[in-house]
Amino acid sequence: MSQAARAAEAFQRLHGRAPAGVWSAPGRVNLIGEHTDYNDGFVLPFALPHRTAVAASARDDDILTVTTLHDRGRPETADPVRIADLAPGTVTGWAAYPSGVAWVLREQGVDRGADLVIAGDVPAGAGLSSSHSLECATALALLGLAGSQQSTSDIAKWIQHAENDFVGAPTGLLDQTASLCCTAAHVLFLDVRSGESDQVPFDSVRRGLEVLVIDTRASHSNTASGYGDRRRGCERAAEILGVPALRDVSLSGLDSAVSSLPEELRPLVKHVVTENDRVLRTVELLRTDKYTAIGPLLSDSHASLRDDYRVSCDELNVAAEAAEGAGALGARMIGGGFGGSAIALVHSDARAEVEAAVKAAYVARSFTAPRMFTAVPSAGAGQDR
Ligand code: GAF
Repeated sequence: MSQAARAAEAFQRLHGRAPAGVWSAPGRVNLIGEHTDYNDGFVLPFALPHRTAVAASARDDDILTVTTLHDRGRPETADPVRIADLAPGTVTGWAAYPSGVAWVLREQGVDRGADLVIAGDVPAGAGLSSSHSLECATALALLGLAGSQQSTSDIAKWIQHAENDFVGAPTGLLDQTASLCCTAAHVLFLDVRSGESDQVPFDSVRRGLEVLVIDTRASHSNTASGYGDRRRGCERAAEILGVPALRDVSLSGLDSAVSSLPEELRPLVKHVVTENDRVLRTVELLRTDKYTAIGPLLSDSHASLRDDYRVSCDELNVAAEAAEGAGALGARMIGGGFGGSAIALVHSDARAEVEAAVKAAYVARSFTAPRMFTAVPSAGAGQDR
C-alpha cells in the first residue's frame, strides 16, 4: 500500500471522515555536492521512491492536530496547538517539523487550523531527508487546503526558515528543493545562488549501473553542533576573504585564498571549492553519457568530506572503503554527515558482491548491520488524491 493510501486510511479511522486531500514528498540522495548549498554553490540530488504522505482536512478553528503512524501503523498524536500560539520552542520532537511549517505559513496568511495524519517510509535519522520530506508534504497540504498556489522556490525558502528558526537546524536549501523539484530518471542540477536548475537525465539502470544506498544505522542529526560549526566556519572564511559566499572562490584562486586564512579554516574552503568543481564535472560527464567516469569524483568527494571537512565517521568510511574494495566505481558519504548514509556506484552484476563486502566489514568491526537498497531516481512532491 502506498504511503498516501496508508495516511488516508488512518485519517478516516481517526477522524471518522475522508481527508480533503493527500499530499506526499520524497526523501533524497545527493549524488554529489555536499555542504555546498549554504555556500551558494551547486548540488546534484535525486528523489528516492520513499515518501512521506500527509492526509489533511481544514478545521473551522485555528487548532493544528498532528498524528503520525509509527511502525506497524501504531498512531501517535501530538498535543493539539493553536496556530496563533506557535513559536520557536513551543513544540519539540517529531511534531516540531509539521508545526514549524504551520508557523512559517502563518506569516504568509495561511493560518486556518487543520487535522494532519502522516505516514511515511523514508528511513529516519539516515541522512535521507525524512524530516524535509515531512516538511514539504506538510507545506503542500496546508497550502493546498488554503487553495494557495506558490512557487517551489518560495516554499523551499519558507521550509528553510522553519528548519533554521523553529526546529533549530541551520540547514540549507538542498533537501527541500530536491524533494519538491526532482523528477523520475533525472538528477536535479541546482545552482543554489541563482535558484536556476536543470533536470539532467540519470538513467543508470539502463546502463547496467546502480546507486546502492548504505544506511549505516549510525544515527545523524543536523541539529547537533558539528553541522552548525562547519557552516559558521565557512561564513567566517567568506567574511575574511571579502566575498559574499565561498562560491565566489575559484579553483584557480584557491591556493592564494587559503594562504590568507587562519589554519583551521583552510580545509573547509578547500572542500567547498573543490566540491563545487566536482559537481560541475559530474554534470558534464552525465551529459556526455560517461556514467562510469563519475566514480572517482564520488570517491574524491568522500575523501574531501572525511579529511578536509571532517564530517564523516568510522561507519561511513568503512562502508565507502569496503564498497570500493569490492569493485564499486566510487563511493561517498551523503548528507550532513557524522552518521547517516553512504552511496556506492556499482555495476549491477557486482552489486551482490559489494553488499556482501560491506556487511562483512561491519561484522568484523562489530558495527550494527547496515541497511542497503538500490536507489531509483523517482518523482518529486505533489498531491496524490
Ligand atoms: C543536510 C542539510 F539539510 C542540507 O542543507 C545540506 O547542507 C546537507 O546536509 C549537506 O550537503 O542534508
